[in-house]
Amino acid sequence: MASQIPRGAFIVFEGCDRSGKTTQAKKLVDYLNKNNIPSQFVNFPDRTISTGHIIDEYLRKKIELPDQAAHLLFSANRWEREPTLTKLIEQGITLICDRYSFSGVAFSAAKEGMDISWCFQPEKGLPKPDAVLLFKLNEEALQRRKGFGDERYEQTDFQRKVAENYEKLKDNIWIDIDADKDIDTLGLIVKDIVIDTIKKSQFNPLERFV
Ligand code: FDM
Repeated sequence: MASQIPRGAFIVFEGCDRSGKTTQAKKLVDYLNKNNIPSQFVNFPDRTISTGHIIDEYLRKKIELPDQAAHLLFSANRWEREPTLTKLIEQGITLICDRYSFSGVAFSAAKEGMDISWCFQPEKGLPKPDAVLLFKLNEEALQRRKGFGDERYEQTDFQRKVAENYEKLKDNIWIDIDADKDIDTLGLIVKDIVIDTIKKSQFNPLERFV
């Protein structure tokens, strides 16, 4: 009897800038690979692919775009990578993804006149993660970390609206992470959740956003 190949898990890290999620995602991928759990770090926006070049110019304020066009580009950036991501997951590789559709919706819908359900439409059909870890920092902890850069969206008021939108998107796959901890302590918490998710999802079919 043919045995089923375990698939990789699809795990997304979301949260505000400076919450440490990128550092944790990269550290975790190193740990998993060293422990013979094949995994890869992926991130959105992916500025290295076709749609990502325009997004990079937009984020660095080299070009202006209507909010709707910018939004659809971020979504197209995920669709451009979708075939590769799905293949990797099917091959048994766990993906630790730094930002995904939830950033897409939470950031765009933080803008005046952008409707949250409209923002979600182009995400339908993309792979749905097995878990979303939301890295949270309270205002005081956020102030203690070093300042924002010059990119679009890097202002405290805007980030506050993004945080409110994340709350609206939550369902049973979301897990809040209190990110106000040192790197190693946070790393242990994240590792336990991720290992548990990998075990639970390996024989479940990969879902899609509906
Ligand atoms: N961002 C990210 C969006 O506005 N929409 C998206 O779909 C995604 C994935 O781009 F401010 C925003 C979030 C952030 C900016 O992200 C660049 P990084 O993680 O700083 O590169």
